[in-house]
Formats: sequence, C-alpha cells, structure tokens
Amino acid sequence: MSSKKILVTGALGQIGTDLTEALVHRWGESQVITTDLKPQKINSSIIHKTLDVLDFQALRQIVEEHGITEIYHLAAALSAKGEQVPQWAWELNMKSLLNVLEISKVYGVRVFWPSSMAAFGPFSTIQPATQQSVMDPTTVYGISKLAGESWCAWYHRSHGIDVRSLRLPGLISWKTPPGGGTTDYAVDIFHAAVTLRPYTCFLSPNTRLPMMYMPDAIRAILELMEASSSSLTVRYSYNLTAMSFTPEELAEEIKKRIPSLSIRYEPDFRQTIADSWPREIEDSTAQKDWGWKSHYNLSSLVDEMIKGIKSIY
Ligand code: NAD
Ligand code: AKB
Repeated sequence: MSSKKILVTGALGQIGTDLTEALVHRWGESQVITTDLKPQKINSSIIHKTLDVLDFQALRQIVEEHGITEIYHLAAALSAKGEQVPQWAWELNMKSLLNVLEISKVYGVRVFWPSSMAAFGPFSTIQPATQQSVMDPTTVYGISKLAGESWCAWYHRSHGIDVRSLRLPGLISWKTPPGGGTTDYAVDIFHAAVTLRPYTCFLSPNTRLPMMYMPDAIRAILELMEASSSSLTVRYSYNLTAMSFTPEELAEEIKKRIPSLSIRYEPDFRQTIADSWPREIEDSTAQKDWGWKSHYNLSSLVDEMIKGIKSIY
C-alpha cells in the first residue's frame, strides 16, 4: 500500500470532483481525504471533512492527524465572482495558499496549486503566450494567481517545498458545474443544447480563448505530481494548453450533433475579462520537462461532453 496521504481542498468544486475520483483510482480510497466548506461527500468510502481553508489551525490539525504528505489546494474564488467581490476573492485566494504553504513547510508536504491563464494580461500580446511572456493581469483573480505563482516559487527557493503548479486554461466538464468563471459559457452551452433550451452567451461570438477538456487537465495534474523533481525547471507555474476556440466555433460544432441549438449573444462584464486574456498559449516547456501532451481537440471534446451531459439528465 502507498504511504501517500493526500488532502484535497475545495474538493467539491468543478476540478475537485474529477480530481478526487482520479486520485482515488490511482492511489486508493484510504489514501485520499477530501475537504470543502460544503459538508457532503463525493464518495461514501472516503473521509470527508468540512474545512474552511482560511482556518490555519483546523487545516494544520487535519494535516497532522492524518499524516498528510500531499495537498491539492483547489479552494479559490474564480475570475467573474472575484471581480464582483474583490476583497473576499483576494483574502480567500492568497491567505488560503499561504496557509497551505506554511503548513507544508512544517510537515514536509508536497503541494499542487493551480494557477490560471488569467495570470496573463493585455500586454501578454505575443500570441501564443509563452512561458516567459509579460504577466500583467487586470483582474483580482489574475493578480492573485500571479502573486500565488511567486509565493510558490519563493517557498520552493527559500524552504525547499516541493510545490508544483499549472497555468490552466478554461476547463470544460460535465460532472460538476463551474464555479463562477469567465469560461463557464463553454459548459453552460452544452446543458442548454442537450435540454433543447435556447442559450444566451455572455461573451461575443468571436472571443477566442484557450480551453481544455477536464480529463486532459486531470491527467496533467497527475503527471506533473509524479514527475521527477530534478526534471522540473519551473517552480512558479507551467503553461498548459490543448485548444482555443470562440463561442461561435463551439456552437457550430455542437450544432453538427444537435442542429436545434439556438444561440444569441449578450456580452456582459465578463467580456472585458476575456478580452484581457491570451487567445492562444504555448506549452513547450511542459512538453520538454515532463512530457505533457493533450489528447482532446474540439471535435472529441464536443462528442464527450454531449455523451456525459446526456447521462445526467
Ligand atoms: P470551484 O469554484 O468549482 O470550486 C471551488 C471549491 O472551493 C468549491 O467547492 C467551494 O465550496 C470551495 N471553497 C470556497 N471557499 C472555501 C473555503 N474558504 N474553504 C474551503 N473550501 C472553499 O473551482 P474549480 O473550478 O474547481 O477551481 C479549482 C482551482 O483551479 C482554483 O484555484 C481555480 O482558480 C483553478 N482553475 C480553475 C479553472 C477552471 O476552468 N475550472 C481554470 C484555471 C484555474
Ligand atoms: C475562469 O474563467 O475564471 C477560470 C479560469 C480560466 O481560471 N475558468
């Protein structure tokens, strides 16, 4: 049996539900503990604790009691909610990360923490955005991600913490709804299409953004966490990419399978956020350091999403 003991924060969110399933599959039920503000369990056979990750002592106690060796720290505010409640988003995203890093320093824990393409900004105008592009985020969420990347690198440099991170693009999945981001339209549209409802998109038809199907993101997280430490040249956050598309291109691809989909466009405040992000990202450093390669393209993503969403209605 593995000596790994894994703690997931924010485990009931969009990434957490898929990631927990993959971690349990990879390491076994007894090796994984989920935590979230919400009390319900993902899987009745694994331990779930209600935890506010801003509570340093409560987090420390769980790490100590369960001999935690790895933390996947997912609890956070996303971009759209972050612009609406900025102080809350900054406090949650920064303080929780510092709590996790401080406790990991004391207990020698390995950490996964997701950054985002939101850490880029309008001056990251070289397309695709490279690993070393200018970073000038304009949202509270993006600023917290860029600061978080620097904290991760600092704790690695100054305290030797084995912290690993990915700049994730917009993630598309069907098991759990997204939690208040700018790329959420690319999930919502599938629910509308499958239930034969018209869809009003909050981004303009030609807004191109980097996106990824969740199974690719989960595999990237597992592969990065299992890569040998000596092969990792980036301790702030790796660029990661799979595909880029616009709402119009996504709608056209869905219409090939569900011709009745009707879509109209009413851009709101999230358009400004989307316009500040890169259209394309390149991830050659992740490919070189730990062999990253995405598997899904727009067509296979649409096939899988429709199948998945049909299974839940
Ligand atoms: P989500 O909003 O779906 O889930 C976040 C979870 O955190 C929720 O279950 C919520 O209940 C929990 N939470 C909130 N405050 C908490 C607190 N104080 N203590 C404990 N739990 C709390 O988010 P997600 O999409 O799963 O994102 C997870 C991480 O991945 C975040 O850091 C996010 O920035 C990053 N990320 C996500 C995407 C994406 O497209 N989903 C893309 C890039 C980066
Ligand atoms: C969001 O839209 O906020 C997230 C992200 C790209 O970080 N999906």
